[in-house]
Amino acid sequence: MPAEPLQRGTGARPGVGIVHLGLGAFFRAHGAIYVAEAMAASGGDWGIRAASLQTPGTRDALAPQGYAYIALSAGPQGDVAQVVEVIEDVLVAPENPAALIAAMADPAVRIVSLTVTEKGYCHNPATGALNLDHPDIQHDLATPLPRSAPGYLVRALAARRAAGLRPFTVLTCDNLPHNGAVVRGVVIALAQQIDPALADWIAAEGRFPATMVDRIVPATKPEDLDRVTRACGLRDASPVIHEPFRQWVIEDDFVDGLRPDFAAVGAQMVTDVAPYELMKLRMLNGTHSSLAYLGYLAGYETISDTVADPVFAAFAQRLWQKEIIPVLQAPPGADLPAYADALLARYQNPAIRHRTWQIAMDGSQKLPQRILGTLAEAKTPCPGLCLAVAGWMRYVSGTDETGAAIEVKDPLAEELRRRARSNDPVSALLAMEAVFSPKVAARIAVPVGQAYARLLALGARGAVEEVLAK
Ligand code: CS2
Repeated sequence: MPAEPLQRGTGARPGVGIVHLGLGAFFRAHGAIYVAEAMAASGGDWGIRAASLQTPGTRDALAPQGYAYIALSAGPQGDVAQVVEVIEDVLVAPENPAALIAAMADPAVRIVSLTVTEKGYCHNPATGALNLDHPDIQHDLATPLPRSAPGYLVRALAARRAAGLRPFTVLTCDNLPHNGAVVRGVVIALAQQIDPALADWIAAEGRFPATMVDRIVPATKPEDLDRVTRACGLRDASPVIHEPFRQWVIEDDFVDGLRPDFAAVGAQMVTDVAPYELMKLRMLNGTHSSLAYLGYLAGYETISDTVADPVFAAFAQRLWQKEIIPVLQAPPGADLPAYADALLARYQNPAIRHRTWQIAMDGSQKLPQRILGTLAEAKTPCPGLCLAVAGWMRYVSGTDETGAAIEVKDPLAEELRRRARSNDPVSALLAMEAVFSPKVAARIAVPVGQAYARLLALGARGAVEEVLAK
């Protein structure tokens, strides 16, 4: 029997209170579900008008379903499907930038949330400051119809100010350290270039709470569509697959205190997110990236395949116990060794096929907060993390250990490849100040050089084994 197509129910709809920028799988499997549950628990008009900043694919798939979709929780015990009905509408920014600005300037909208990935903030990853030379920022300075997320935020805040409205809260949900301060900084810096009075108003009235977001959500693969149908009997053109675990820690600082009742559905509302985000970025994302580069080079397709190899599972544990935890301060109530054990179990979940290639993407934007922060603070040698940096250097050369081509996705891919193929790849890459501060570069030059040489001599798996023997 052919499966019935998913269709949004006919129940009452809340009004739109949130515009979300960046309609990827992560937001649909994380923030959107919290918002839906918060409204179910405590009410409120927090329907979501989402915007894709690049392509129409998700809008085109979701529109015939009334923007409903299935989120499949994939755990070792099996799959559990949930229908999510919280997106009211999807805009595709490049088709009509003015319509997105108008949507963000709507008086009913009180929050603009973002999942635009690290590179979407158009900042310098090593310093966090707005990159005024970024082509999208140059474009957004030259015309009032923007391309970048900071450009949309600034133009929409300008429209609200001109209309005598309060600003919206900017709720960033990307894996950046001090993500609230980073987005605040890029928005104010861009506004400063356009209208200094606007910048002053944003600085005084705007709110940019920091958040720590966590849920493993691999990109949906074509075969996932049948998997979802098997789990619930419905046909969804664009489902999302996620692990059961989720966490959201939010700085409770919203314009006029207006927000969904996130605390009712398990989000942690705190005054200081920093220790939570450092724990998550360094312990989860730091080992994710390390396993992604070295696992990919060793021939593993996914994180679960990588840590099914005991050598790599032991490597992750070594990174946590000997290199990362020693320089980390535990957030209130957290037990870092127990957090590490839980991470390993999450990586081992065989129901989640998270490609090493996907995590390896955009390394130039990820390395500073995931790995280099720990290396900057380390008091003892960190051969494992230095090997991970060397693995990234090898990876961005675009050729793997068997001589096969690697499809390197990174905004700096061309420059990375050129430097990685030079006579002295380690020095050439360490000289990139967008990634490595001169201080970190000087600190790690010798051990990363040694790790790189061992990687060439022994291959990724052999070099990992050698680190374990240390
Ligand atoms: C991953 C993250 O793709 C990546 O770089 O490390 O997306 C990771 O799955 C999430 O941060 C988990 O919360």
